[in-house]
Amino acid sequence: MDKLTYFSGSPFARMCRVMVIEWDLPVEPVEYAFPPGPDMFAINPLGQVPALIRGDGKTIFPTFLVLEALWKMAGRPSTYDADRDRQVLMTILQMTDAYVAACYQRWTGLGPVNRNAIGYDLAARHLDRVNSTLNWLETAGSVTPGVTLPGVALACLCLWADARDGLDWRRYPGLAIVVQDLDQRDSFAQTTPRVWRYE
Ligand SMILES: N[C@@H](CCC(=O)N[C@@H](CS)C(=O)NCC(=O)O)C(=O)O
Repeated sequence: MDKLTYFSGSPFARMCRVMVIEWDLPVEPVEYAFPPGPDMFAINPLGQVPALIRGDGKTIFPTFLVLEALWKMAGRPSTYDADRDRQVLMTILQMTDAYVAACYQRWTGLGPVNRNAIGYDLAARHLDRVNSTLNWLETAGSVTPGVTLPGVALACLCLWADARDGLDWRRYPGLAIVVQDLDQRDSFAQTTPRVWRYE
């Protein structure tokens, strides 16, 4: 059976775990400890979860390709159309990268170590990207309610932010409906991250 690597807290892996449950796919989620050890690089050269390890030995990553592989495995449900939805899904994933990078910078205690030759605060710039993207998604109405890949990806980011650091996504009413509806689902209850707080 295919295996899906994950950490309890990973929003990227949660997107995939939710879809495995929603689409009732024959994929076994395998939990790893966080922070990952060097062995994680043997699975994914980026040292990250999620990765989908296929029965034939091929390993799929990053998250975007795992989600599309799961979608194909599910028989290409019409809730995702690669031509129509790819840009939105990919942008949500990149926004999640930016948000995670902003959080990790703080959680690893990183501050200035040299003259700032670019001139902006890197964590603040990442948060600007996140807020600009949330605004773009809300304005375009590009994430619709229901179990869609962009909706699930967005919900995993927003709920991870609630569980970890806070992000004011509720001020976008269209996005809030999507996220709050998905949060009621059993697939989200089964994949809730364990509590962790930065002190
Ligand atoms: N861009 C990557 C992001 C994946 C990612 O950031 N995974 C995190 C967990 S949320 C991780 O494995 N972090 C461990 C590390 O980077 O050392 C993707 O789309 O798969």
